Amino acid sequence: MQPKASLCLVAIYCFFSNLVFSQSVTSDKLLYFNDFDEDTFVAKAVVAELSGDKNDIESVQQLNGYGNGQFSFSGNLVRNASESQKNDAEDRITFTLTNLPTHTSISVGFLAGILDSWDDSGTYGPDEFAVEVDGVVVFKEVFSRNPVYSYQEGSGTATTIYTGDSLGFGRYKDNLWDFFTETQLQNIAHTASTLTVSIYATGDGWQGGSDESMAIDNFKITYQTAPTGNSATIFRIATLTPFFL
Ligand SMILES: [Ca+2]
Ligand SMILES: [Ca+2]
Ligand SMILES: [Ca+2]
Repeated sequence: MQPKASLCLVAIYCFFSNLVFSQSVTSDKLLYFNDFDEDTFVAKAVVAELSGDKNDIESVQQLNGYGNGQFSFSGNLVRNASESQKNDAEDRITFTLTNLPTHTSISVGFLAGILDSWDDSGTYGPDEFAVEVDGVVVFKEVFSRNPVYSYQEGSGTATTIYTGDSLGFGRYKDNLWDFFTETQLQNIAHTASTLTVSIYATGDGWQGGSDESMAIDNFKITYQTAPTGNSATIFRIATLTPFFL
């Protein structure tokens, strides 16, 4: 028997599904961000300070616009051209945060300029770029102005943003790096209510000055809390779809 062609509801199709799944609940929250211009973020109740006797807040010059798609060199950056930073902690670019919320690890990211005549491990090297967390070295690798990078040839996971001619500062080549992808700076175990992150150049060949310097822009710290193991259960009880023939 044929159904009438008029607006006649002849069937209701009921699709019944029940979807259940569990997931671990994790978080990655912003603790601090500084672009060395006007946008500084500090998480609620946290106190933050940028220090360093040899810091220079200065124009990004021709680094302007180079970035990773999310962050770009723009406006000002913080640069350190001192020789003393390799031995004197007070001369390093240092971020000190207190009254942190409960957490189990932190992650650090930034854009870095390896500016001018870095010497790899050669006659005038090694020239190294380092990051410390609470006085413990978490990253230290050799960098060079030349197209052969000891760091990248090794275990480095930071991404090259630019390599080529000089973009300002001294007359030598400059190399720009995205350290948001450096795994050695991700999920660093940390639970204390205070945090110190220092960024500096070092190595036996490091001389600093106008032909060897480094700079950072868009410095960011996030914090993580351990998975709670809570289960999230979602029931999609029914989907009711009428249709006409
Ligand atoms: Ca900036
Ligand atoms: Ca240069
Ligand atoms: Ca050197």
